[in-house]
Amino acid sequence: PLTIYRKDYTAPSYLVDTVELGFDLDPARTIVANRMTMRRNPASGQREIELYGEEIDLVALRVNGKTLGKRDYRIDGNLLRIPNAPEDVVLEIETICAPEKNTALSGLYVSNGNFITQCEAEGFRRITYFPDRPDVMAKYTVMLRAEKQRYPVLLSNGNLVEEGELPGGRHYAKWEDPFPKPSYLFALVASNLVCQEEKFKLADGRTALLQVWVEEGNLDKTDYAMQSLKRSIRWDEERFGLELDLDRFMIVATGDFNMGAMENKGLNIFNTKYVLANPRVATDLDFQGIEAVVGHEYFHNWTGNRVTCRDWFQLSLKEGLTVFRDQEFSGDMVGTDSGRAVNRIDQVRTLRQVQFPEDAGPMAHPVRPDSFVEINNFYTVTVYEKGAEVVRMYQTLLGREGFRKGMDLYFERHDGQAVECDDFRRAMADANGRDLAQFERWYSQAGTPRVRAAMRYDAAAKTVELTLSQSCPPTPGQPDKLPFHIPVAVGLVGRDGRDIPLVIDGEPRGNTAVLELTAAEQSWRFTNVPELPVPSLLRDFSAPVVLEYDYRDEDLLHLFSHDSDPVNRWEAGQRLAMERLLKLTADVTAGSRMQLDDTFVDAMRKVLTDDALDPAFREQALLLPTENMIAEQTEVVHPLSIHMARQFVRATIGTRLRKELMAAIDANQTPGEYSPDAEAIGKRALKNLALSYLAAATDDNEAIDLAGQQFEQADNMTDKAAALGALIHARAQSAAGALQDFYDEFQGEALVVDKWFALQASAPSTDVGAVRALMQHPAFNIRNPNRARSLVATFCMANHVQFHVPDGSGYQFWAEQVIALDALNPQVASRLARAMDRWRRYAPVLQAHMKKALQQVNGQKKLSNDVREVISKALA
Ligand code: B3K
Ligand code: ZN
Repeated sequence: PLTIYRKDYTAPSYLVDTVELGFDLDPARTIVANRMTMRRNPASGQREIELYGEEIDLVALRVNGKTLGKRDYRIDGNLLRIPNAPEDVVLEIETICAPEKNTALSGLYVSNGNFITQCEAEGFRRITYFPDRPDVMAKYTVMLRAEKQRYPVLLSNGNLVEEGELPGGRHYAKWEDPFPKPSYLFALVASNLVCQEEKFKLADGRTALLQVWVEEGNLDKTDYAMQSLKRSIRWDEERFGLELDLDRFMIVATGDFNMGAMENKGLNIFNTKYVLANPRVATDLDFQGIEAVVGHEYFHNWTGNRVTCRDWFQLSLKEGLTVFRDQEFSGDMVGTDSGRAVNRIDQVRTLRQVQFPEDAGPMAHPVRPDSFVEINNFYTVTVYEKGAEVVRMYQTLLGREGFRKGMDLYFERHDGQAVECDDFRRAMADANGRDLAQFERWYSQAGTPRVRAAMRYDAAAKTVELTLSQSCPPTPGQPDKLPFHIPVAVGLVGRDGRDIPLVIDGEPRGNTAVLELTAAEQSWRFTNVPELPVPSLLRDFSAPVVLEYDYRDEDLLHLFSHDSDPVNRWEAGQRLAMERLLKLTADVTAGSRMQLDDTFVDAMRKVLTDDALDPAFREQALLLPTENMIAEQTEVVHPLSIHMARQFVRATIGTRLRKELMAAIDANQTPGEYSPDAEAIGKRALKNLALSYLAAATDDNEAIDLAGQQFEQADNMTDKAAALGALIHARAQSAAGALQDFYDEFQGEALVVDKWFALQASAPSTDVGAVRALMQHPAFNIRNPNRARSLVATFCMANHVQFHVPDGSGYQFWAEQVIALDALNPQVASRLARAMDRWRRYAPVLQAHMKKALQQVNGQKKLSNDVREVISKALA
């Protein structure tokens, strides 16, 4: 497969001003007529028109009214070239595609009988020949024709300008999008869906029509998405002064979708998972996901659509920024400082759990990659979540107002353009008169930087000298790194637990100072420090780095009880827990007896019973680092040892804090009507964590009964699924019956059936044989991405104990599934392929089996570029 390099970018040879698309929709044979007005791009100097096409049949090709013969153009794989084209061209193309055969779910496909599209990144070329690259922006007019009875609803981007009847039971609708857009933002839907709709008043007085389209039986699950959409519109007006630029904004939910959702102009298409919710079927996490994703896709309308990417290497320009925006939105919706901190903790957890491993593995890449084989492999946590951290650092360095000034300048300069990450950085720098040249390294260098801190207290002079040094491990293709520009927010915590006011170089800096580490090593001198403080470093996780400092247990306990920065308060607890988990893991591997010290248990007790703290925060503080995070900290990974160590700590907490956990369950009930507000969510989270710890204590029948009762009586999915999970993980006798009841009750709800599969797939009691048996269940369907992920990917990525059984049968299963999925849907297969990313870190016996499985996949003659890239990088 071909590697594409960022440095090879060249401007498009022709620009497209207008596109008129005509669709005669038929699942087996859809005819697409495409009429484009094009002109030579003065910036290119090329005279050859370059069009991409994939899996489509060319029927006719006309330039300025004249049909081209076979010698007038060349087709080279996916590239169609028309040499020596005139300066101005009307290009007409007719092609045929087969949506019902499209199992890759890229381009135009059929989902439960409805026509749906997905064009990002390169799906539009599966609909028609086109210069399918984001820097070609055109105005679209779209004519849809289809059988009226089967497809009463015909949607595309922009505004509906005409509709009517056609002979033979067909009808049509014509849509016009007034804004020029890249082809990846094109969308159409032809369906029998129904909608919840509402008129909504915008800040400038205009009214917009908002619609959420779903299958008829799901109209009872659209409220939260609609509310989230309205809140998103309001928030972007208030926080960034950005308004909805269309009269109509539509969200369409589909059950067959490769990822979460897609920001097509005016016609967002969503995975049902991020639209449908009511208390009976959706968990708190689902509600939160809906708010975040609805916000995310809506915010793309400015960050992504109005200003888009020059090329796909710049993906983080829109994704990092838009994730940052949706994170800020969610934080503002919670409102309280403590709620915001809980959100922030979740973000840190995701980074450590998924992004740090990616950045340390064979697929490591900079936020702005330099090369790729398949762009779909680069919709990663690095581009998205680390990208959001990079954007957040501008705000940390420039302040909220400075950041807003940068945003304003960015839109002033680039509205309607396709630009680069550098343009965003320049807008931030110029709007604030700051030099952000070194900051560029966050975009170009991969890997997670390490920041090492050392503190020296001079009691006589009452000064603290804080020295920070940085380094970054090598990553593929980047052996050496230059220093980053790292904002390190620090505080000094006194013996009474209060912040010591900071004075640096005679200058008062409040209780938290943002130090800018730009060199390999730098020192700061704090004066007027009356006593030896405990440093609170990297407050609010001010940079995506690993912070190393030799904390003593008593320092951490002090921070865990007192730090005014809630994120670092949590962090202190995580450090305490991680130390013990690593030690216990080593004990298991060595066959030594496990033991948990009172100090740790007491610290957990203290936070559990501290009523001054929000339940949501207490839950975060009690939650242990995940098996993944522990694995990242161990030299040689023994998954079973890690699991047993972590289970031991959970069970020990369950036993030793039994009384307090029971009390927490009582105190955190949420009677009355279910509400997904932050306070209620926090209570349920703490209660259900308490339940799971109690159930983990092997001899606790009362806890099992409690879980059983909660399962029976719960009136919401959060509590019901949590109780079921507790029963399954405790291997309770009642688990099988509960699973059956659960299935019987919810078999008509696809998203709940996904949960049913996922709960089983992730349970340590489910071995590979059981997963194979579940694949035979009538509800399993490998062609549906949500379903395939819920069973197969969950097993391979979240059931460490069973996936990594020493005989290698888990890896064998993985290889089979990657190969089978790849023939249907390369994007889904490729995600699953990444379950092996960290294979070189496992114990030798496991490594050998993993290598064999990787080689087995690699040995396949027919593999997609998607999977080929992931596997060959893993083996490299
Ligand atoms: N932009 C889309 C992702 C498209 C993925 C293509 N493989 C969703 C989002 O980030 O909002
Ligand atoms: Zn996005």
